[in-house]
Amino acid sequence: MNFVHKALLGCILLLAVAACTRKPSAGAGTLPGAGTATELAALLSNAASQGNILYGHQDDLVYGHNWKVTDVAGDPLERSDVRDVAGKWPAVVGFDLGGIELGNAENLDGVPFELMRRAACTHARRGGVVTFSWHPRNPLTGGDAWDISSDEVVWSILPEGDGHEAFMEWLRRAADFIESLDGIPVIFRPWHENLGSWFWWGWRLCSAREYKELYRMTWTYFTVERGLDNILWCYSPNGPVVAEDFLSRYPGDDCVDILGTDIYEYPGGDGLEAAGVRYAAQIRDMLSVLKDLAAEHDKLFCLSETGLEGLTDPQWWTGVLYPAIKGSGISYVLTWRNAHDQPGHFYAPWKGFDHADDFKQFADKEDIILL
Ligand code: BMA
Repeated sequence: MNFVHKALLGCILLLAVAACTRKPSAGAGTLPGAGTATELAALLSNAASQGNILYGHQDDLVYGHNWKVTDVAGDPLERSDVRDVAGKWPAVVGFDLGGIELGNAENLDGVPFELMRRAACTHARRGGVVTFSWHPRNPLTGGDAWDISSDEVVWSILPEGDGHEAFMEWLRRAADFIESLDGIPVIFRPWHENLGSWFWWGWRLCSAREYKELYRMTWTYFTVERGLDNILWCYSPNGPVVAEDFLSRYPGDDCVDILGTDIYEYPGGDGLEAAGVRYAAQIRDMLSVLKDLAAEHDKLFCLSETGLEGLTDPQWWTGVLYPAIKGSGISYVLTWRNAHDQPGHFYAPWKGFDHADDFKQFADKEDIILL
């Protein structure tokens, strides 16, 4: 892939996403009509078919290592840890809806939803891709998404359960938020990492039938009842898993557009190099499973969440991640957030970080796309 292809893809990014300004600004070029989910799918598919991978970062634009946006209504949203290091914004920005279900003003990580809305729309207007995850509270116990004290939570919110009506109100609030994004196309990946047992919708916390019903109920409410057609639905269990396990809770081709997987590197007691080798093997195995499944089911696929907390490996980007994803066929990879209030909780470099240059080299690869 060369500069021309990169430039071309940049144009497609700009053209394919319709941004939330109904009147496109002159700076963004004249956008030919509303960006739709179909156009977003085409953009992702086009990138993947050329061997390109969009790079994404969670909560970019709203905060980073040691800083956060405070002027919710007026900040120009031009700061980004990724841009500070690589000179470009991430092509994909992720946000989390956790807290929207309660009608809170801020999400679980302190991001005001009004700011999130503005950042999502701004990013789309610049030609970028927006994705949402959701860590909702536990609707039965009142605890957080990680409260796994009861295995009756999913059951309790399905149509036959006592908590169903109240839960539909939670879905309504999440759908209201997505509806308020002025039609920008987004990727939504609810009920993620469901093959592990750390969220109340996880593997040991509900049956496959209950899980699928939860996912389908969510999809049906958003798509059929609310008519939200600006969403690409991503099913993103934790990996690595074999195809049979991946499919065991797959909600169905009609309500999934993208197959994703969340896999992190965890340093063990055997040193960084061993951890990197282990992680890269897991990524390769899982992405090859997804590649086959995506071909069979006619879906896109991606590495929906990944990273090495604290970037303790100085060559993680060029030495571990890049070789593991290069040529894999994924349309995008997203690394997790740079917390503004926890110095060690970051997954992308920032200005002044010791090994930032390794990320810059990664970002400069011809097949890695930033904005
Ligand atoms: C986790 C951590 C938490 C955060 C949650 C939702 O992986 O980053 O600190 O609250 O994601 O964003």
